[in-house]
Amino acid sequence: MIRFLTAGESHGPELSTILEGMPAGLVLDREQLNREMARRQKGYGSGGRMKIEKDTLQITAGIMAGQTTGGPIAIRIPNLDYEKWRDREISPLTIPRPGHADLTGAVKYGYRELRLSLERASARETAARVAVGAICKQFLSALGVTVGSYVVQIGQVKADLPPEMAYEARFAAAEENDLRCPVPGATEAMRTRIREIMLEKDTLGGVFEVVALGLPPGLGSHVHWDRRLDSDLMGSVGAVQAVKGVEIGPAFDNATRPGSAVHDEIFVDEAGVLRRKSNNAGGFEGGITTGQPVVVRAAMKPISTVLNPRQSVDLATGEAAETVYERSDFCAVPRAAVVGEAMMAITLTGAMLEKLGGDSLAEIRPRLATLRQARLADLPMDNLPWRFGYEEK
Ligand code: EPS
Repeated sequence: MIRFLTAGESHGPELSTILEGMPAGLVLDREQLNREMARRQKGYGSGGRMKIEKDTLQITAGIMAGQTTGGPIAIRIPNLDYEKWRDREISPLTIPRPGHADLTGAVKYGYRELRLSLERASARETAARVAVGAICKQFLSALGVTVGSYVVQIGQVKADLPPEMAYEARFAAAEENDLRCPVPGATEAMRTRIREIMLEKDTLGGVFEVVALGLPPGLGSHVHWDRRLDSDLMGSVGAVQAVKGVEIGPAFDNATRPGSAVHDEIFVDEAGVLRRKSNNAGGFEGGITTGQPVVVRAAMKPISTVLNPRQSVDLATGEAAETVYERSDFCAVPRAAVVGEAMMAITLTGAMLEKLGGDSLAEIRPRLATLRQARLADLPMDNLPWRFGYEEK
C-alpha cells in the first residue's frame, strides 16, 4: 500500500528518498519531523560524525501548504560531511573489515575498491528511513497510534524493566537520556560499559524494543504466509543495519516455558470486551494484531569497524593484513532503536492502509471507527452443529 526508496552514499552529497502512497490531507508538523531526525542523531557511543551532521529535511514534493497531497513525497537530506570528501584524493581501501559489507559487496558487485561497499552499506542511510518513518508516525498518530522505543541491553548490561512500568512511561524515560534506557540504574551501568569499550578500542551491540500502542485488532492475516503482519515487522526491523535477531514479544524466553505459562488467558470485562491478562504474544496471534501493544525486540551486533585491528587479507597483495581503522561509532544501539521505530511505523502505515483503504485522511478516519473490535457484541456465534463438508465431485 505504501512504498519507499532511499538513495545516497554515506559521504556523497545527500540522501534522497521518495515515499509513495501516503494519503492526502495529513497536516504535517515540520518541527516534529526534524525532532525525529535529531532523535536518531542522539546516542552515547557515537563517533565524530554526529558532531558534523545536523539532519534537516528538504521536502521537495508531495506536501503543499503543510499537507500531504496524496502524491509521492520527495525528501533530500544533505550530508554536511560531503564538503570534506568532495573531489578528495583518498587512499585505497583493500583490506575488508570482518563483519562489514566490504568483502561480500566486492564479491557480489566486482568492486575494485572496497569504499564502494562501505559507502552504501553505511547506516548513514538510516537518516532517510527515519525521515519517511517520521511522516508515517504522524499519519499513525492522527489515527491514535503511537510508536516508541527504548534500549534494554548494551553488551551484557541488562535493564531490569519493572513489568508494571507503562509503555508511555518507558518511552518518556528513554527520551530523557542518551542511552534511550528507561531504567536510571541500568543507564549509568550502560554508559560506564560503553566508556570502557571506547578505551578498550572496541565496540558493543545490544537489544532494543520497539512498541506500537493503540493499534486496532485485525491488522495482518493468518490466511496466507505473506500476509502475516508479525513477519513483515520482523523483516522490516531486521532490515536495520547490524540488526541480526528480531523477536515478537519475549519470543525466545517463551520458547523456554510451557504453553500454560506463555499463552495470554482471555476474559470478558464488564463492558463486554475480550481482554488478556498478559501480552506474552507481543500483540499478535495468527499474524493478526490482537489490539494489545505490538512489541518487537531486536538484537544488534557490535559495530564492525573496530579500532583494535582485526585479522584480514589485503586483496591488493593477497597477503594477511590487519584492518585499518576508519572513524566510526562504538555503540549505535540507542540510535538504532529510533530507526527501528521508523521501520515499524512504515510497516504499520502500510497495514493500516491495507485494512482501511482510502485516499485521504478524511476518508480513512471514519472507517477506523467502524472496525470490528474484540467485543462479544461484535462476535455473534451460530452455536449450532454444522456439516464439515466440501463440494467434492
Ligand atoms: C557508519 C560510520 C560512521 C557513522 C555512520 C555510519 O560514519 P563515518 O564513517 O562518516 O564516521 O557515523 O552513521 C552516520 C553517518 C549516520 O548519520 O548515522 C557506517 O560505516 O555504517
